[in-house]
Parts: sequence; C-alpha cells; structure tokens
Amino acid sequence: MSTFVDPADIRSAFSAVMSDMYRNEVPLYSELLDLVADVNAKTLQHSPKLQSQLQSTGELSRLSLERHGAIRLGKPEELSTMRRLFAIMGMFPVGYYDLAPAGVPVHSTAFRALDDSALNQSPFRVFTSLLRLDLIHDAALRAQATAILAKRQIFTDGALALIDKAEAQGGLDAADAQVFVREALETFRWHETATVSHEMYQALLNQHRLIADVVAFRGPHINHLTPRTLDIDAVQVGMRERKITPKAVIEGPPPRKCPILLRQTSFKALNEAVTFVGDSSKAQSGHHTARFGEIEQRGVALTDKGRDLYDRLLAQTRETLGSTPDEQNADAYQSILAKTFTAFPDSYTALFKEKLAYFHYFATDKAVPDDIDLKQPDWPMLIEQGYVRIEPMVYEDFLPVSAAGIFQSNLQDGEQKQYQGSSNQQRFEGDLGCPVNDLTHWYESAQQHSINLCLAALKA
Ligand code: OOG
Ligand code: NI
Repeated sequence: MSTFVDPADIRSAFSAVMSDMYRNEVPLYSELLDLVADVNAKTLQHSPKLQSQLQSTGELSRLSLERHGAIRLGKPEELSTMRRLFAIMGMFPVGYYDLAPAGVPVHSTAFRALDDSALNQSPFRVFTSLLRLDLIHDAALRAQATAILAKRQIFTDGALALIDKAEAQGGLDAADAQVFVREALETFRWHETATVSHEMYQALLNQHRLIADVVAFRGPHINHLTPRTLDIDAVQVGMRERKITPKAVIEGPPPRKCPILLRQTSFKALNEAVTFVGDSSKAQSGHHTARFGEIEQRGVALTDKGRDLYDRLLAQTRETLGSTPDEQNADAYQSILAKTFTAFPDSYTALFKEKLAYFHYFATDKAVPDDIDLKQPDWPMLIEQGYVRIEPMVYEDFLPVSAAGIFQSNLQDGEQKQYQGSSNQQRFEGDLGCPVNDLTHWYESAQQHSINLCLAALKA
C-alpha cells in the first residue's frame, strides 16, 4: 500500500512557502498581491459571464493560488538536478525558449504540471533559464566564470538525499515531504553576500548584468513571482496609483474582448545592498538589482496557425515602431500594436471557425436526435444548434519575446546586446537530461481529450 503524498500537494505546499518567503523578502510583492486580489474581485463582480466561464473550465478555484516564478541557473548539473527536484512536485519541463536572439544569453524551459486537473489543483510554474557561458566572448572571463560556478552547490544535502530517496521508492511520505519542501526552498533564497569580490562582480556585470546575477551568488534566488489577474490594464493603472513603478509597456497582445495567449507587466527590480568578498565587515559596498514583481493575464491558447499570425503581427508592430519599446515610445507602441492586431479576429466564434485557438468542448443538456451523425461530428453545427458548448482553453506557457522584454526591463541598463549563436535545443535537452514536452502537442492532446469526453457524453 502506498503512503506517498500526491505530488500536487507537495507542489501546492512548496508554492505557498515560496510565496511567503518572497513576500517577506520583497514587501512590494505583497502589495502587488493585494492589488491583484482587489482587481480580480471587481472584475468578477462586473462579469458574471467570465465567472461562469472560469467556473466550467476549473480555473476559478485556482485563480487566487495562481502564480509563476523564475530562476536562472549557471551550469548543466544544476539544470538536471532542478528537473529531478521539480519532478517530485509533479512539475515537468514544457517548451524550449531561446532568448539569445533577443539579446539575453540564456535558454529556458518552464516546469509545470501536465494534466488539467493537476494544473487546476496547483498551477504553480517556474520559468527556468540556463546561462549560456558559450556566449561570453572574453575567453579569460569565461574561464573564470566557469571556475566560480564549478565550486558552488545550490542544493542542500537534505534536498539531494530526499531526491534520491523519492526516485528510489517512487515518492515521499508525509514526513519526508514536509522536510523536502523546507530543504528545497533553501535553494531559492536571497543571499546578501556575494561569492565574488566587487571587482569580479564588475567584470561580470560589464559582460552582461545577467551573467553577474547568476555567477556572483551562491544560488538561483527566485527573481520574481507572478500572480494572475483578470484585468492587467487595471493593475497597470493601480500600480501607478500605489506608487509602484511599472515597466513601460505591457508585453504580449493588445487589450481585446477575447484575450489571447499572455499579457505581462512588472514593477522595476529593487536596488539591494550586497556585501562582496573582501569588503570590510561594516560597510556594504555594493548593490545589485535582480528581484522584481510581475503580473500576468492569461487568455486562450493558440493553434500553430494562430501563433503564426500572432508572431507575424507582433514582428510587424516592432518593425513599424522601428525600435524596441521603451518609456519614450510607449504610447506610439501601444497604438501601433492595437492597430496591427485588428487583423486578429476578436470573437470566440471566429477564433474557433478559423482554427486559430484551442477550446474545451462540453455536451449541453439538449439531447442529440438519432439522425445526427456523431461518427463524423459537424462541430460548428452542433455548437450552433446548442448541443455543444465551447470554452476557451487557457494558455499555460510563456512567450519568448515577452520574456526577453521582462528580462530587459529589469536589467536596467538599456543596453541591447546581440548574440549571433545558434538556437540550441539539443544542447539544452542534453543538459536537462531529457527532451522538453512539446507545446503544440500538449494543447492538441488536451483538446482531443476534451472532444473525446464530450462525444461520449453526447452519445450517452
Ligand atoms: C525570466 C523572465 C521571463 C516570464 O514571465 O516571461 C519570465 C527572468 O527574468 O529570469 O518570467
Ligand atoms: Ni515571469
């Protein structure tokens, strides 16, 4: 008889302690949570339709729990051990994001739950990046960075022992799970003492701020946590009212009646005091900016066809703007974005008919007469005549251009580096120790599963 704890319960416990820790470390995040809770409550009050839509897809109950975080790792072994650690919480790598073309020397995946009910139980995700040291041009500095990273161990002995144990026996009992959550959390903690001298920190910083953030510290401090809001424009305004400085523009698609994919904004990273190796014990000589807060609004997941259209319209927007969006051109960017995206249909019916988005299918109470053939179901007809109801399937993942925008806005130096190097999913998966789950395949099969359940209900 198995007495193992459900991985979803471990994930949910972990997500709660992580949120508590970050709330203590970064009080502004706490304020952000209050603001988001306010906005969500108001939005639901004003939109019973949205409320019932979220109810039927199971998203309503998870809304206040929902958050993602992000970490940046320095070496391949860290990535593969992180994979094993997250697996114990039922989180698996989904998607490959290459950020080098956007000037950030990392490639990434997101660890999250895979099936619908597990996601609804605890939707916690971690956007996990691995630094690409191969993109540091200065060979001597590259060697130094590698040597510094080689010396660090980001996991506690307790966490490593419990990872081994969980793998060997297929899970953790309640007592072990409790210790595991506590030990795992240590890896994500902020340290105000760096592992390098101020001089070395500066040298790393001069290569790229992100390199300093990864190499100069003992571990991959969680750099933001992100609650989900139902109205990101209201939160952006609310942040200004509360004197929280938001980034210049909201990443992702423009505001729409039927939200698609993901819109994100953040508040600027804090400037935090840091002690470097060799500093006199009294004076903290330096500062580091890395940790911030983010907000996201999720919309319907797009098919490959929909995603191609999104990517094309976004590229077109940036081309028209002629530069990367920032404080100076924020208004121009917003209006070009809105105008360009009028080419993207904005009703669920159109998104469905043109196969631009994914949906959940539900059989209604109306019985299907015998003369309707369910072997080759005519979905548009079944929907139109009220036998079937569809609800948008939420996008559970990330967007590389948006992610790069979030990174950039928090590196605070406005510099745009160019990295030629090739995208390297194979190398990433080698370091990770397994292939990442394919995005398209995940949504296709989730939709197919929903269609199968719906058909069975129609035939019953
Ligand atoms: C990750 C930035 C990307 C998102 O939500 O797209 C991200 C980072 O800054 O480490 O979290
Ligand atoms: Ni994020």
